[in-house]
Amino acid sequence: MNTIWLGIGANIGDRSSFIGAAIESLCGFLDNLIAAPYYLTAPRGYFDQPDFLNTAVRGETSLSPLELLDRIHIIEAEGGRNRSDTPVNGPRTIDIDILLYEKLCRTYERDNGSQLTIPHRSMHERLFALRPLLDLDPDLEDPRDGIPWKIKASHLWRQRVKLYRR
Ligand code: PH2
Ligand code: MG
Ligand code: MG
Repeated sequence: MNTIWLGIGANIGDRSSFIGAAIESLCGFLDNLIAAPYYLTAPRGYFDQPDFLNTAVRGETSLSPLELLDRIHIIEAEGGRNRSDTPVNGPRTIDIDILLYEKLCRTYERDNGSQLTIPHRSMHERLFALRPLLDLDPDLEDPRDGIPWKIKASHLWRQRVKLYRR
């Protein structure tokens, strides 16, 4: 079994319902799933869009990273996500990103040219990813350099990330 950490975000429609449904679906193939609180976060990358709700989950799986990504894409499609009609970093009903997979550091390339990089390429600069991750595992370290994620997160205090009360 491999421990994995996923980031989840939504910023269209009933955001908390979309996230709840996604977590429910993830329970179907991840063992011992645990979810962090939800956070209301300012959009990053592409600013002219609604605020996001973000959270993170930890679970265990025997799926490989690429098999896991395929399952995630199915859940995103079920959640109404249409990858073809939205800009990169643009609004989405549900986005599930693989943040960490054990201590793996690797980029996978598919025949169609798409890539999967673990750890997630942008997580070190995104408090909306690190804040819920640290709720799950406060002492977790970046497997690339051994630096605790809480140190990296402390540099991102300017980013608007607020606990969301349901
Ligand atoms: N996801 C993005 C781009 N920007 N901003 C916030 N606050 N939360 C996200 O989940 C997010 C984002 C690309 O996936
Ligand atoms: Mg994303
Ligand atoms: Mg994504």
